Amino acid sequence: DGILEGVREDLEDRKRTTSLADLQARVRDLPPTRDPLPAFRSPGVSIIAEVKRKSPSKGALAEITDPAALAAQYEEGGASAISVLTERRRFGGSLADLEAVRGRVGIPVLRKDFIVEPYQLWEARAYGADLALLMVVSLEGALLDELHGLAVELGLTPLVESHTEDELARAVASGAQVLGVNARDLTTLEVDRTVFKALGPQIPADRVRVAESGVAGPGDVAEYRGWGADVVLVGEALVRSGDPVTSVRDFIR
Ligand code: IGP
Repeated sequence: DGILEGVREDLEDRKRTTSLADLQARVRDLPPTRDPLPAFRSPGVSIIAEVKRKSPSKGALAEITDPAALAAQYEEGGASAISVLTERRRFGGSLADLEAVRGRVGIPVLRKDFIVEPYQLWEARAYGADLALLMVVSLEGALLDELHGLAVELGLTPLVESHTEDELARAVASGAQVLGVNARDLTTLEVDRTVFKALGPQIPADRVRVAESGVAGPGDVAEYRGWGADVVLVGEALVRSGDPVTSVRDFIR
Protein backbone atom coordinates (compact mmCIF):
# COMPACT_ATOMS: atom_id res chain seq x y z
CA ASP A 1 0.00 0.00 0.00
CA GLY A 2 1.05 3.56 -0.74
CA ILE A 3 1.94 4.99 2.64
CA LEU A 4 4.09 2.09 3.83
CA GLU A 5 5.95 1.89 0.52
CA GLY A 6 7.08 5.50 0.85
CA VAL A 7 7.91 4.98 4.49
CA ARG A 8 10.16 2.04 3.63
CA GLU A 9 11.92 3.92 0.82
CA ASP A 10 12.66 6.87 3.12
CA LEU A 11 13.83 4.44 5.79
CA GLU A 12 16.32 2.82 3.40
CA ASP A 13 17.66 6.28 2.51
CA ARG A 14 18.22 7.15 6.16
CA LYS A 15 19.94 3.82 6.78
CA ARG A 16 22.46 4.68 4.06
CA THR A 17 23.42 7.88 5.92
CA THR A 18 23.13 6.73 9.54
CA SER A 19 24.06 3.23 10.63
CA LEU A 20 22.38 1.40 13.49
CA ALA A 21 25.72 1.64 15.32
CA ASP A 22 25.63 5.45 14.94
CA LEU A 23 22.16 5.54 16.52
CA GLN A 24 23.23 3.23 19.32
CA ALA A 25 26.23 5.42 20.09
CA ARG A 26 23.94 8.44 20.31
CA VAL A 27 21.53 6.65 22.62
CA ARG A 28 24.33 5.76 25.05
CA ASP A 29 24.88 9.44 25.86
CA LEU A 30 21.23 10.36 26.39
CA PRO A 31 19.43 11.05 29.66
CA PRO A 32 16.64 8.63 30.63
CA THR A 33 13.24 8.90 28.98
CA ARG A 34 10.26 10.60 30.62
CA ASP A 35 7.43 8.44 31.95
CA PRO A 36 4.00 9.54 30.70
CA LEU A 37 2.02 7.08 32.85
CA PRO A 38 1.58 9.19 36.00
CA ALA A 39 -0.02 12.04 34.04
CA PHE A 40 -2.07 9.66 31.89
CA ARG A 41 -3.40 7.94 35.02
CA SER A 42 -4.13 11.11 36.97
CA PRO A 43 -7.80 12.10 37.40
CA GLY A 44 -9.46 13.99 34.57
CA VAL A 45 -8.76 13.75 30.89
CA SER A 46 -5.20 14.13 29.57
CA ILE A 47 -4.37 15.57 26.17
CA ILE A 48 -1.67 14.44 23.77
CA ALA A 49 -1.28 17.45 21.47
CA GLU A 50 0.10 16.75 18.02
CA VAL A 51 2.50 18.62 15.77
CA LYS A 52 1.05 17.80 12.35
CA ARG A 53 1.94 19.76 9.23
CA LYS A 54 -0.03 17.80 6.63
CA SER A 55 -2.37 14.85 6.38
CA PRO A 56 -3.14 12.43 3.54
CA SER A 57 -6.83 13.35 3.66
CA LYS A 58 -6.51 17.15 3.79
CA GLY A 59 -3.04 18.07 2.54
CA ALA A 60 -1.43 21.09 4.21
CA LEU A 61 -3.04 21.80 7.58
CA ALA A 62 -0.95 24.69 8.84
CA GLU A 63 2.30 26.52 8.15
CA ILE A 64 4.32 25.37 11.14
CA THR A 65 7.56 27.32 10.98
CA ASP A 66 8.64 26.49 14.53
CA PRO A 67 7.38 23.10 15.77
CA ALA A 68 9.15 23.53 19.11
CA ALA A 69 7.39 26.83 19.74
CA LEU A 70 4.04 25.21 18.96
CA ALA A 71 4.82 22.35 21.33
CA ALA A 72 5.77 24.82 24.06
CA GLN A 73 2.33 26.42 23.65
CA TYR A 74 0.67 23.02 23.96
CA GLU A 75 2.60 22.45 27.16
CA GLU A 76 1.61 25.86 28.50
CA GLY A 77 -2.05 25.01 27.84
CA GLY A 78 -1.71 21.88 29.97
CA ALA A 79 -1.02 19.05 27.52
CA SER A 80 0.32 15.88 29.17
CA ALA A 81 2.45 14.85 26.18
CA ILE A 82 3.35 16.03 22.68
CA SER A 83 2.95 13.89 19.57
CA VAL A 84 5.28 14.67 16.68
CA LEU A 85 4.45 13.23 13.26
CA THR A 86 7.82 12.31 11.75
CA GLU A 87 6.60 10.73 8.49
CA ARG A 88 7.81 12.91 5.62
CA ARG A 89 5.84 12.21 2.43
CA ARG A 90 2.24 12.34 3.61
CA PHE A 91 2.62 14.27 6.86
CA GLY A 92 5.53 16.63 6.17
CA GLY A 93 7.33 15.60 9.36
CA SER A 94 10.91 14.69 10.25
CA LEU A 95 13.19 13.48 13.00
CA ALA A 96 14.47 17.06 13.16
CA ASP A 97 10.98 18.12 14.28
CA LEU A 98 11.05 15.45 16.98
CA GLU A 99 14.46 16.53 18.22
CA ALA A 100 13.53 20.21 18.24
CA VAL A 101 10.35 19.55 20.23
CA ARG A 102 12.09 17.33 22.78
CA GLY A 103 14.63 20.08 23.38
CA ARG A 104 11.97 22.64 24.20
CA VAL A 105 9.36 20.93 26.39
CA GLY A 106 9.48 19.22 29.77
CA ILE A 107 6.69 16.73 29.09
CA PRO A 108 7.04 13.36 27.29
CA VAL A 109 7.18 13.29 23.49
CA LEU A 110 5.68 10.64 21.20
CA ARG A 111 7.23 9.65 17.87
CA LYS A 112 4.21 9.26 15.60
CA ASP A 113 5.20 7.33 12.52
CA PHE A 114 4.72 4.05 10.70
CA ILE A 115 7.18 1.98 12.70
CA VAL A 116 7.77 -1.42 11.12
CA GLU A 117 11.29 -2.33 12.19
CA PRO A 118 13.72 -2.08 15.11
CA TYR A 119 15.91 0.58 13.44
CA GLN A 120 13.03 3.07 13.71
CA LEU A 121 12.76 2.54 17.47
CA TRP A 122 16.48 3.27 17.82
CA GLU A 123 15.87 6.41 15.77
CA ALA A 124 12.95 7.37 18.00
CA ARG A 125 15.11 7.04 21.11
CA ALA A 126 18.13 8.72 19.50
CA TYR A 127 16.11 11.78 18.46
CA GLY A 128 14.49 12.24 21.85
CA ALA A 129 11.22 10.32 21.89
CA ASP A 130 9.78 9.08 25.18
CA LEU A 131 6.94 7.16 23.55
CA ALA A 132 6.65 5.38 20.20
CA LEU A 133 3.54 4.56 18.20
CA LEU A 134 3.08 0.93 17.18
CA MET A 135 0.19 0.34 14.78
CA VAL A 136 -1.19 -3.18 15.02
CA VAL A 137 -2.52 -3.07 11.45
CA SER A 138 0.98 -2.93 9.98
CA LEU A 139 2.69 -5.34 12.42
CA GLU A 140 1.94 -8.92 11.55
CA GLY A 141 2.82 -12.10 13.42
CA ALA A 142 5.53 -11.79 16.04
CA LEU A 143 6.58 -8.32 14.88
CA LEU A 144 4.26 -6.47 17.25
CA ASP A 145 5.63 -8.29 20.30
CA GLU A 146 9.21 -7.94 19.07
CA LEU A 147 8.93 -4.17 18.61
CA HIS A 148 6.98 -3.77 21.84
CA GLY A 149 9.76 -5.59 23.70
CA LEU A 150 12.53 -3.51 22.12
CA ALA A 151 10.67 -0.25 22.82
CA VAL A 152 10.42 -1.14 26.50
CA GLU A 153 14.11 -2.12 26.58
CA LEU A 154 14.98 1.30 25.17
CA GLY A 155 12.91 3.01 27.84
CA LEU A 156 10.20 4.02 25.39
CA THR A 157 6.54 3.71 26.34
CA PRO A 158 4.74 2.04 23.42
CA LEU A 159 1.39 3.48 22.37
CA VAL A 160 -0.22 0.51 20.64
CA GLU A 161 -2.90 1.58 18.20
CA SER A 162 -5.85 -0.37 16.83
CA HIS A 163 -8.96 0.36 14.79
CA THR A 164 -10.85 -2.95 14.91
CA GLU A 165 -11.83 -5.49 17.55
CA ASP A 166 -9.31 -8.06 16.23
CA GLU A 167 -6.50 -5.51 16.27
CA LEU A 168 -7.43 -4.45 19.79
CA ALA A 169 -7.28 -8.04 21.02
CA ARG A 170 -3.72 -8.28 19.69
CA ALA A 171 -2.85 -4.90 21.20
CA VAL A 172 -4.08 -6.02 24.64
CA ALA A 173 -2.18 -9.32 24.31
CA SER A 174 1.06 -7.43 23.61
CA GLY A 175 0.98 -6.31 27.23
CA ALA A 176 1.13 -2.61 26.31
CA GLN A 177 0.11 -0.26 29.11
CA VAL A 178 -1.04 2.45 26.72
CA LEU A 179 -3.67 1.41 24.18
CA GLY A 180 -4.99 3.72 21.49
CA VAL A 181 -8.09 3.41 19.36
CA ASN A 182 -7.83 5.41 16.15
CA ALA A 183 -11.22 6.70 14.99
CA ARG A 184 -9.76 7.13 11.52
CA ASP A 185 -9.81 4.12 9.21
CA LEU A 186 -6.41 4.40 7.57
CA THR A 187 -7.56 2.56 4.44
CA THR A 188 -10.49 4.91 3.70
CA LEU A 189 -9.28 7.85 5.85
CA GLU A 190 -12.82 8.19 7.19
CA VAL A 191 -13.30 9.24 10.79
CA ASP A 192 -15.94 7.69 13.04
CA ARG A 193 -15.47 8.58 16.68
CA THR A 194 -18.01 5.95 17.78
CA VAL A 195 -15.33 3.33 17.00
CA PHE A 196 -13.85 4.36 20.35
CA LYS A 197 -17.25 4.10 21.99
CA ALA A 198 -17.44 0.47 20.87
CA LEU A 199 -13.81 -0.56 21.47
CA GLY A 200 -12.79 1.59 24.44
CA PRO A 201 -14.68 -0.52 27.01
CA GLN A 202 -12.84 -3.62 25.73
CA ILE A 203 -9.56 -2.15 26.98
CA PRO A 204 -8.81 -3.56 30.45
CA ALA A 205 -9.37 -0.94 33.13
CA ASP A 206 -5.78 -1.17 34.40
CA ARG A 207 -4.44 0.06 31.04
CA VAL A 208 -4.47 3.63 29.74
CA ARG A 209 -7.25 4.19 27.19
CA VAL A 210 -6.36 6.65 24.45
CA ALA A 211 -8.92 8.02 21.99
CA GLU A 212 -7.27 9.19 18.78
CA SER A 213 -8.47 11.46 15.95
CA GLY A 214 -11.55 13.36 14.97
CA VAL A 215 -11.69 15.99 17.71
CA ALA A 216 -13.01 19.34 16.44
CA GLY A 217 -13.68 20.99 19.78
CA PRO A 218 -14.11 20.61 23.56
CA GLY A 219 -17.45 18.81 23.13
CA ASP A 220 -15.73 15.96 21.29
CA VAL A 221 -13.12 15.60 24.05
CA ALA A 222 -15.93 15.50 26.63
CA GLU A 223 -17.72 12.84 24.60
CA TYR A 224 -14.58 10.67 24.39
CA ARG A 225 -14.17 11.17 28.14
CA GLY A 226 -17.77 10.03 28.68
CA TRP A 227 -16.95 6.87 26.74
CA GLY A 228 -14.07 6.10 29.09
CA ALA A 229 -11.03 7.76 27.52
CA ASP A 230 -8.20 8.59 29.93
CA VAL A 231 -6.29 10.39 27.20
CA VAL A 232 -7.36 12.10 23.97
CA LEU A 233 -4.94 12.68 21.08
CA VAL A 234 -5.65 15.80 19.02
CA GLY A 235 -3.90 17.00 15.89
CA GLU A 236 -5.67 18.99 13.20
CA ALA A 237 -7.95 21.02 15.48
CA LEU A 238 -4.94 22.26 17.44
CA VAL A 239 -2.60 23.10 14.55
CA ARG A 240 -5.44 25.00 12.89
CA SER A 241 -6.62 26.90 15.94
CA GLY A 242 -5.04 30.32 16.07
CA ASP A 243 -4.54 29.92 19.82
CA PRO A 244 -3.09 26.54 20.86
CA VAL A 245 -2.66 27.51 24.52
CA THR A 246 -6.33 28.35 25.02
CA SER A 247 -7.48 25.47 22.85
CA VAL A 248 -5.69 22.84 24.94
CA ARG A 249 -6.90 24.57 28.10
CA ASP A 250 -10.51 24.40 26.88
CA PHE A 251 -10.14 20.68 26.11
CA ILE A 252 -9.16 19.75 29.66
CA ARG A 253 -11.46 22.13 31.53
C1 IGP B 1 -4.64 13.10 15.22
P1 IGP B 1 -6.65 14.50 14.17
O1 IGP B 1 -7.92 14.07 13.53
O2 IGP B 1 -6.87 15.14 15.54
O3 IGP B 1 -5.77 15.34 13.32
O4 IGP B 1 -5.83 13.12 14.46
C2 IGP B 1 -4.05 11.69 15.24
O5 IGP B 1 -4.95 10.84 15.90
C3 IGP B 1 -3.74 11.18 13.85
O6 IGP B 1 -2.76 12.03 13.34
C4 IGP B 1 -3.24 9.73 13.81
C5 IGP B 1 -2.27 9.18 12.93
C6 IGP B 1 -2.15 7.81 13.30
C7 IGP B 1 -1.49 9.68 11.90
C8 IGP B 1 -3.63 8.72 14.63
N1 IGP B 1 -2.98 7.58 14.32
C9 IGP B 1 -1.24 6.98 12.65
C10 IGP B 1 -0.60 8.81 11.27
C11 IGP B 1 -0.48 7.49 11.64
